[in-house]
Amino acid sequence: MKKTILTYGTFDLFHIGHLNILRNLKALGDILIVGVSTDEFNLQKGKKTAIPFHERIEIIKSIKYVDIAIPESTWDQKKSDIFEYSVSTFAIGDDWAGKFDHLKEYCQVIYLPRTEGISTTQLKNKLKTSNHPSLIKR
Ligand code: C2G
Repeated sequence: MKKTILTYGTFDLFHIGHLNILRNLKALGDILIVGVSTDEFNLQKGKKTAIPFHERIEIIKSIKYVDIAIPESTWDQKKSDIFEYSVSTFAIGDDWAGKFDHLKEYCQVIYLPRTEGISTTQLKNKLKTSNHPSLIKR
């Protein structure tokens, strides 16, 4: 029986922290399914994305560790996704540690270490404060 792993994320301004966790998630099983947060759902998460959903999900689909990418449009779809895709393990970065323990009723739940020193917010701030000629407003 193939082991299916499920995770979710915004994956805005895709960076090495995102790639590292996708590699680590795939190493947990055979099939990796990634729910990519829609722009509308991100507003509910209090996030304004730089890159639109259709581009973020196309990037995720192109990553060799990812087998299936689906839209994440609500907090509550996780349970139905777990059953729809016969998920063995839900896993996500440990910035969410404990937040999804209720899913242990349906599948294994694992929190993986994040990559230190990088985040989408940090990248956005770096771009804002950079004095690189290409970024200086004309
Ligand atoms: N991540 C990481 N290291 C970083 C940054 C992010 O391991 N330096 C991981 C996060 O822990 C998460 C994934 O990359 O597992 C995607 O991160 P975000 O795009 O910030 O996703 P988030 O907004 O946390 O969405 O319903 C769950 C939410 O949709 C999760």
